[in-house]
Amino acid sequence: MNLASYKSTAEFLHQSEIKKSEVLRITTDYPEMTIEDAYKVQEELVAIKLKQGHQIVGPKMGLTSQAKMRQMNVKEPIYGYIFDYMVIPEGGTIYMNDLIHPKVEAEIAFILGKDIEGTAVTGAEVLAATEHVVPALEIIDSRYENFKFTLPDVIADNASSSRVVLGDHLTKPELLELDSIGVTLSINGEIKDSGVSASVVGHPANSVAMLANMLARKGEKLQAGNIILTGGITEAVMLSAGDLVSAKLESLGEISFKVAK
Ligand code: 0L1
Ligand code: MG
Repeated sequence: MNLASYKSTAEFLHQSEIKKSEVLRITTDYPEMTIEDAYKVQEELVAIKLKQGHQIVGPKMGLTSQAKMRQMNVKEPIYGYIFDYMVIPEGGTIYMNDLIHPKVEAEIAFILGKDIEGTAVTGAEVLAATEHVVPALEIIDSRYENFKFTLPDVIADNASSSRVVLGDHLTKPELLELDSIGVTLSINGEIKDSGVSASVVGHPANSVAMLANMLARKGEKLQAGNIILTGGITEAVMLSAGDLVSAKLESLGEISFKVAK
């Protein structure tokens, strides 16, 4: 691939999101696409959104559970970016008409008080730089037909980023055992899945450390004020109009949102 194909592929994925219309995975046209190519497409997609006036809230980590990594046959999680237009207030509403085939997963978000930079950042350094943690519900919405993709496809597609509901109850990380937070995800009062925060690469702070190390490879750093989604603690569950979605995260609180047509 070359710069022109990075740009045209990014525009193709951007149009899919705007038109809320699923597309065939891009590796059908570019079977030789590498992980490096995929992040170049993602960079172009991010540039399109910035040019349109959207602001980055922070990067996110995806494929952080052993189950998802096994399923995609990868050793390392992936990252994408959350933008301001994706953020829904706690208790708010998402609209099926704005999306393609959304799923929801429960996560912990880190709010950084200091920049984090380096190629060998540790979880302990991340915790020292974190101002607060909050519960989050991430709504992923792959632009690909039937959520079917290869690793380069999903990286290029900004790691399926679509919407995020952030809890409004802030907690200092030092007050918690962040690797043993029990989580349940419910829809219309019925528990759909449950998990423990250690499923996020052993500890959600490790996820942020891995992210810092991945960004450092391209000369970037995490910045004070970034809100970082660390990865799904529960499975991603399909959403339908009329759903009331809620998650309980031990010691962190509850969070919910509604799904309308
Ligand atoms: O946030 C995530 O873990 C999603 C990563 C992309 C994989 C998917 O869309 O299921
Ligand atoms: Mg996620």
